[in-house]
Parts: sequence; C-alpha cells; structure tokens
Amino acid sequence: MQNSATPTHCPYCALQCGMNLTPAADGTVEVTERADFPVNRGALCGKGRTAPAVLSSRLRLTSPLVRSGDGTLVPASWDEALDRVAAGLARARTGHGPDAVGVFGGGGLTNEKAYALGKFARVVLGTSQIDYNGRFCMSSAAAAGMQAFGLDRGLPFPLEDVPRTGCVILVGSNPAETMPPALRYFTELRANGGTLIIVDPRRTRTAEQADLHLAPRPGTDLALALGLLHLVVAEGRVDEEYVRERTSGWEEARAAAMAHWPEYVERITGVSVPQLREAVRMFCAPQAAMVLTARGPEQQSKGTDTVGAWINLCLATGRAGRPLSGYGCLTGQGNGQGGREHGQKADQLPGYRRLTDPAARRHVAEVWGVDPDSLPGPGRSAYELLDALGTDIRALLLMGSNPVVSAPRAAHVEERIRSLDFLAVCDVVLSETAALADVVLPVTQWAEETGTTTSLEGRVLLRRRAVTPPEGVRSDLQVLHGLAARLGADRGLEKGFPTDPEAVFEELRRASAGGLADYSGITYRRLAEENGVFWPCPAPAGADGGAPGAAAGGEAGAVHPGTPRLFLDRFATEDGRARFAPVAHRAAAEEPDEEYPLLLTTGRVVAQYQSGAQTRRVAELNAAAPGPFVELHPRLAARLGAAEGDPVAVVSRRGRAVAPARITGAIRPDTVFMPFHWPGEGRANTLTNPALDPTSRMPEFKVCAVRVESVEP
Ligand SMILES: Nc1nc2c(c(=O)[nH]1)N[C@H]1C(S)=C(S)[C@@H](COP(=O)(O)OP(=O)(O)OC[C@H]3O[C@@H](n4cnc5c(=O)[nH]c(N)nc54)[C@H](O)[C@@H]3O)O[C@H]1N2
Ligand SMILES: Nc1nc2c(c(=O)[nH]1)N[C@H]1C(S)=C(S)[C@@H](COP(=O)(O)OP(=O)(O)OC[C@H]3O[C@@H](n4cnc5c(=O)[nH]c(N)nc54)[C@H](O)[C@@H]3O)O[C@H]1N2
Ligand code: SF4
Ligand SMILES: [Mo]
Repeated sequence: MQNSATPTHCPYCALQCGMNLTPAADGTVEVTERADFPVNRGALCGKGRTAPAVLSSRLRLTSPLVRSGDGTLVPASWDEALDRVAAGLARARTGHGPDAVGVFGGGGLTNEKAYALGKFARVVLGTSQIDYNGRFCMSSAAAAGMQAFGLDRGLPFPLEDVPRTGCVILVGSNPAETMPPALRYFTELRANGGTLIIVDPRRTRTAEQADLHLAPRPGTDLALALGLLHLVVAEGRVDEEYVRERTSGWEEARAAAMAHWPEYVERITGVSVPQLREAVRMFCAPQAAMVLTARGPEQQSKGTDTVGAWINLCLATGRAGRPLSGYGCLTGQGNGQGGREHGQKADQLPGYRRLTDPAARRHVAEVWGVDPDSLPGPGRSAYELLDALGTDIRALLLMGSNPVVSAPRAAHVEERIRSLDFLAVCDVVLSETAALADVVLPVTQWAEETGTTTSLEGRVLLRRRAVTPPEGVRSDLQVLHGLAARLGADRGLEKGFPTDPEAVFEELRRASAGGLADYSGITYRRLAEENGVFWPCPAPAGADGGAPGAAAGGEAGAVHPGTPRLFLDRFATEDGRARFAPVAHRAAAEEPDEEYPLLLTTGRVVAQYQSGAQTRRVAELNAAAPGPFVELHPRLAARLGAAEGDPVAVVSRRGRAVAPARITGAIRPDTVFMPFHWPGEGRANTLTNPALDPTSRMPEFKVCAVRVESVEP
C-alpha cells in the first residue's frame, strides 16, 4: 500500500473524527491531523490517537480458531472454520427450525456490514432472530423521535449549529469523557453568550462547564422534564401559535404536565424548585434553544417516555423544526446511526423501513431477488435474544459486540451463551465473548478496509482503507460471502453477498431508495469529494438507484444536496405536525429498600471504550484507566469505613462486584457509579437490571438498587 497519508475516520465513537493515517516502514501506523474535516478540526481524543495500536498483529487474531476435542481453541484453516460455522448453524436450523439460529450485530459495523448481516439473516438463514447492541444504546431516543417527528436521526442539525443557539440543556451526557473534541461546541456556545444546562446525577467534568447543573436522582428525568413543562405553562411561556400550527396532542400533554407540581417534582428528583425555575428561565429567554440527550435519560426502563417528555418541552416552547432549535440525541457508536437504518435491528429493513410494512417488504424483497413472503417477521430485542440462547435459540453468529461484558445481568447472559449448542464470533481480538466460541473468525477492521459510517449528525462518511491487513484475516463481508456459499449455493445465494464494499453500498442505495433513511443519491465518489453527505439524499428521478419520484425537493435530474437540517418546513409525520407524547412520571423498575438502599448508575471513562475489548489492549489507555472503580460520596464512604482505593463490594439482586473505592463529593450521597469497561470481579454489568422499556426494549443500565459493603483488602 502507498506510503502517503490517507484521510479517514476514527474507529470508535459516533463523532467519527477525521484523521490521516500513514503506514511507516516498521509496520506501525502514524496518525496525523486532518484539518479538512469540520467536525473535529484535527482534534482527537486519546482513544482515536492510539487506535492504530490495535492494528498491530501482536494484539490481533490472525488465524481462525476452532474448539478442539480437549476444549481448547486451536488454529484452523479458513475453509475448515467456515465449514464448521456453516455446519453449526445448519444443524440448529435442521433440528429446531430457522428461528433456532440467532444473529447479533453491532453499531460499530459499517453500513455495508450491517446491511449484509441483516440480509444474511433473513435471506440465507431465514431467521427472524436478529438484533444488535444498538438496542442497548439509543433505541429509546429513536423510538421517541419516531413517535414525535416521524423520523429518527440522532441530530436533526449539524453540530456547528450548537454554538449559535441560545441555550442547550444537555441531559445525561458527558462529552468531556465520551466525545472530548465535541466539548468545544459547548464552550463556544458559552463564549458566544449562550447558556449550558447539564442534567446529571454526578458533577462530571462536563457539568463543571455548565451555567447550571441539575443533579437529579438517577431514573427521575421524566419527572424533571414534566416539572419544567409545568412551569413553562404556569409562567405563560408556551408558544401558542407554534403549538397550534405545528403540533398535535398538546391538550393531553399539557394536562399531564399540570399534574406534576414543582414541589412534587422536587420530592421525586431532589432538584429544588428554585433550580427548576432557573432552568426554565434560561431555556426560554433566548430566541432559540436545544435539548440534547444521551445515555443518562435513555438507558432507563422508561427511556422512551423520558425522551418524549424532553421533546414535549421543546415543542411547547416552539423549539423544534426551527433554525438553531430542536431536540437531538447524541448517538454513541461509530456507526450507531447507520447501524440502525439498514436492517440488523429486529424489526427493520434497509432504509429505515418497517419489517411489518407490506410495501417495504415488497421493495426490499425485489432488490434481494426473493419472494416477499419468504422474509421472516420481526424478532426479539437484544436482551430478549440473549436471554433465549440455549433454549429457543440453539446457535448464534455474533459480529461486532462483546455481550459478556456489556449486556445487562451479564452473569446470566454469560451462562446463556455457554449453554448454546454452537457459537461463532467474528472479531479482531479474542474478546471475552469470542473466548467462549466454538469458532472464532479473525476479521479486518476500520483502517484495513473501506466502508461507510453515519455519524451522530446523520452525515454519511467514507472510511477509507489506509493499511494492508495482517496475513490470515478476512473481512466480515468475505465471511458472509463464504457462509452464503456454504449454506445457500443451491439457491445461488452467494452472488447476493459481494465482498467489495462499494458493490454492497450500491445495493444498499437501491434498497434504501424511497425509505426514510434514503441513501440512493449517495455514492462513494460523492462521499470522497464532499467530505460526507447528510441523509436523506434521494437519487435524481430516473437515475440508477432512484425510486420513482425520489428527487423530492429538486428538479428532475438534479443532484440532491443531502439534508443537514431536518423539519424546518414540516415534520416527517403524515400531517407534518410533531406529536406531543402523553407521558406521566413512573418509578424505576427497582427502587431502593432496606436490603438495597442505594442506587447504582453506570457509564464511561475517557480512556476506555465500551467492553474494552480494543482499548484494554492499548498500553497508554490502560495506564490512564487501569481498572474498574466505585465512585461514592464521602459520607457513604465514612459510613462504610472505606478509604480511597479500598476494595468495596456492590451487591444487587443479580450479583456482586468488587472494585476499589473512589471517593468524591461529585456524586449524590444516595448513588454510586461504576464504569462498565471491565470483565471479571469488577464487572458493573453483573449488577445491572435487564428491566426493559416497553416500547424500545432498552434495558435499565442507568438505575438499579444496590447495597455497598466494605471488603477486607
Ligand atoms: N471514552 C468513551 N467514549 C465513548 C464510549 C466509551 O465507551 N468510552 N462509548 C460511546 C458510546 S457507544 C456511547 S452510547 C456514548 C455514551 O455517551 P454518554 O451518554 O455521554 O455516556 P455515559 O457515561 O454512559 O452517560 C452519560 C452520563 O449520564 C449520567 N447519568 C447516569 N444516570 C443518569 C440518570 O438517571 N439521568 C441523567 N440525566 N443522567 C444520568 C452519568 O453520570 C454520565 O455522566 O459514548 C461514546 N463515546
Ligand atoms: N452498565 C452499562 N452497560 C452498557 C452501557 C452502559 O452505559 N452501562 N452502554 C451500552 C451501550 S450504549 C453500548 S453501545 C454497548 C456496547 O458494548 P459492546 O456491544 O460490547 O461494544 P464493543 O465493546 O464496542 O464491542 C465491539 C466488539 O466488536 C469488535 N470489533 C471491532 N470492529 C469490528 C469489525 O469491524 N468487525 C467485527 N466483526 N468486530 C469488530 C471489537 O473488538 C469488540 O470485541 O454497551 C452497553 N452496555
Ligand atoms: S472523540 Fe470519538 S471519534 Fe473522536 S477521536 Fe475520540 S473516540 Fe475517536
Ligand atoms: Mo452506545
């Protein structure tokens, strides 16, 4: 491969920072600043800067592994490994029916991989049992966005709008740790005279930057948002004209909010009435304002209603679908947005189509060259799928996730995974989940292959191949092709699984044409030339890949510019109006009691990424964040007699985890916090509650009842 710099994007989070990569003669890869990508303007966090370390073959799987007679994983040829996977999946299917085969994907996979995986499940395996880790991520915001606006795109505007608005309420988001280069959008907002309100039970490094920090009890954001809406009404701050012209359902939402008196909300949330009033004043004072949510309010068993309540606040005050105003969700994984649009979600087909919609089934079946009736219906959500392993689901193909560390009630999930008849894992490293597999397939990753991702802004990006992969690995697309050849050659199915990412993207364009997430006007060439294109971007009418009448907004044949800003004229609902959500406060699935008197919440630290499968292998990151910890308030620590660094045990109804105490006044005395990046004794997810949101099926990662005990060091 050439020795010049290749412009590409980071493998990790949804900011998808631009970077240049240059392979050096000694086999290492140098990261240099890529100033032409506007989102990060060259800035990278430590994870992005050190990402090439994980390209090194020393840390990598470079040969397929198969479970041998004595139970160990031993190297095998690609042919043998793929034969074994095909046989393992086929055996479950023959013995127990197509739904006995499960597929689990990831929001880090490129659009091409996510698309091919969804197609593989439905066309080759004929199973309905596919879902992915994005269900654990922003599914509640997605559900609420669909209900309110008729469309779910993380941010309906580019990040560059943030510093130009008047006020931002950032709810349960900690970009200082989770998207450091994005922090500047909020500091610039304040430098421009705008105000920043942070809602987080912890005084995080992000909260330290705020004009106002509200620290609610975990799991009470729904009540908080209702209390703010109550004050908006009581203080006469409703934008009546906007509500009349651009929304529906206000009367019911208003009545619900009026039942949430500020004093009542103060009792539930612990946020004082004067603070509530101050927040309303700050939010309503300027011309334009935004509410942005992340995992704090979303990863709750009422996350959909909670986000709905924050959207209600935007709608009542006329702050959605107007310049520099709106509600947005900060998606998480590198392709958290695109990963949910193209068919690895249990209920979706490419282009954000619904699997239950007959017209959608017809369209996609035609692109795939199959009978619409052959497509299975919706399957189980991620946790429910993992919970069914070893019972209804006998074999699993896993690509791009490490649920042994990252799934809720992880000890149970691990036990379910161990009870499978057959597990195949595609990964770049031997993750904790891959270590349990019958066959491990070593795959290429970001800088070794070309593909597209869709960032938190809805900007579709081209991630270019910059280095040669190590000997012995194949791409996920090659794996799917090889399995299709083994399981569907009699039906000629392998032809539907090209290994060239651009060929997959060309098909994805056609499959998405006319859908909500329409990519049909996007090509690799445009992505390279334009530094990304915001969807929807329909193809010109009559063009290859276009749907009839797809050139909405442009004259026939004109190239669609893409859509950086949504909803300015109308929302994507049938009548063009945004819908208020009729929501009321409800408690978390588990509230403290005598046995479990405290609340546990979980999240992230800057130097580790997710299950840590990749970042725990990078020396510099490990030195910065070597292991798990339990954040607790000095009063709680004193009661336990625990000093800084002493091991403490956190116990929930699901299990017990032990990690060193980190004592800080930055957390509420009734709450403890653990990051979830580590396996073993300090695994936070041993404790978490898999209670699901009824609509999004999101588990309640952000709140469960625990007690904390001191442990003999
Ligand atoms: N360093 C790093 N960066 C990452 C990732 C990573 O693993 N590591 N992962 C990426 C991914 S996939 C995601 S989804 C994003 C997540 O990005 P964020 O949502 O910013 O991350 P979290 O730390 O999960 O949660 C954010 C905050 O929610 C707060 N919180 C906890 N409970 C509640 C609650 O009940 N209400 C409210 N309002 N807040 C609460 C926590 O204290 C925490 O500070 O980060 C992305 N970036
Ligand atoms: N307690 C608690 N738990 C949580 C959360 C929380 O806030 N609290 N957050 C949840 C959220 S938001 C998320 S997104 C999940 C994430 O949790 P996971 O789904 O476990 O995410 P990762 O650790 O990123 O796992 C990705 C795996 O895919 C591998 N990989 C990387 N690139 C590729 C590729 O191109 N192909 C293949 N085949 N594999 C690849 C990596 O090596 C890694 O093993 O965790 C969830 N779990
Ligand atoms: S902020 Fe996210 S995309 Fe940017 S360098 Fe860090 S991990 Fe990569
Ligand atoms: Mo996520």
